[in-house]
Amino acid sequence: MSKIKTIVNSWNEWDPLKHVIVGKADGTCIPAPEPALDAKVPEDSDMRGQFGPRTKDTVDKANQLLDNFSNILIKRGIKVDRPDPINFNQKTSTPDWEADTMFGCMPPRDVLLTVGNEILEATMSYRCRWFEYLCYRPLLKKYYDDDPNMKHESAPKPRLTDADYRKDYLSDKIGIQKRLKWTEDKFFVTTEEEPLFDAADVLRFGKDLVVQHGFTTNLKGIDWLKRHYKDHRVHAVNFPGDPYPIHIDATFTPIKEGLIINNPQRKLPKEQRKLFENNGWEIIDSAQPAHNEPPPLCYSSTWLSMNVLVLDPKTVCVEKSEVYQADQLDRLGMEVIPVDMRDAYAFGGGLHCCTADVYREGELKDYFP
Ligand code: DAV
Repeated sequence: MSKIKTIVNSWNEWDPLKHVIVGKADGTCIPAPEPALDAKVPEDSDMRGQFGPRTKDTVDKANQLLDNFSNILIKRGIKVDRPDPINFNQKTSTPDWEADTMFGCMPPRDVLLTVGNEILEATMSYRCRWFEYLCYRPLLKKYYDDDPNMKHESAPKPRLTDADYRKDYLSDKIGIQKRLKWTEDKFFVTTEEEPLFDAADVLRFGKDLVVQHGFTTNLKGIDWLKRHYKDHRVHAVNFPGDPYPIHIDATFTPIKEGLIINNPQRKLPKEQRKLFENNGWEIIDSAQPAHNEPPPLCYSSTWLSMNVLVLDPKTVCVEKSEVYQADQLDRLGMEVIPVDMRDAYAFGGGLHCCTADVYREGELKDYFP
């Protein structure tokens, strides 16, 4: 009798990593203007108004960094898979909308959510990212074929009509004060027309899934996750203080059982801290980023400093230039592996963004009984 091989298994963000997907920069485009994306592009960004393929030099450099990161992981005994980029520089459409270009496949974390033996494709909320899952289908097909227990799920594709987006966000002169007030009031760019979520708004703590309500994930998306993950407890969180709230992974980062670093400008509200603190978990302020500005043509903030990849409860990959974050994690007793990635940030994020879990050792646990 041949033994069934489990390929997909991951219940949290810190158990020993054995198999991971690392993104690619090939063909990444600056997407054409569309409602949800415009709300996220910083008001003073040079990306406003321009779109199309990124230059070959920057793509080559980003790919070199992603290849190098993959090799670091492989040398540590971790299996690494890579997506199949499609031609992102083409028009896409559905009966409801058209988009001039797509985006890319550098950040698999945004699209794929692994919980136990299941990989779920998120709905996404940008039209330019609607077809991004296609880049991961060859890998998902292989996992599905080779592991009879693997579950491949796809959340309902959203229609993404104009009804999904608040017109208030269509101006490029909103100003930070108003943005902060809006996000504090949970008045985000996405409406409650239909369920929307990005996978990178979800953190996995065994039995509990913690989901950021913000630009890319709405309450209906969180409710959909609740109905989908019947054996889990799903908690909505939000972080006032972030004028562009997309994705939880530069804001709230579990390092190991019992320890979370939280962006000091985007603190988890007192009420929402109870789940962790009542169970003896520590939430500490993360260190400051080493940079005052993100690199050119980058969507993310300088807080990608916190976008670390935990390899096991004693080992963490930190971007090489983020010396303060590295020092803090070192003082917390972690072995820190410096990884050069800053010149790839503009392609979709940092070390956590550019990866997606396939297999971490360990079982489903209840950390907040
Ligand atoms: O702080 O700009 C970036 C998250 C990318 N996945 C930020 C959030």
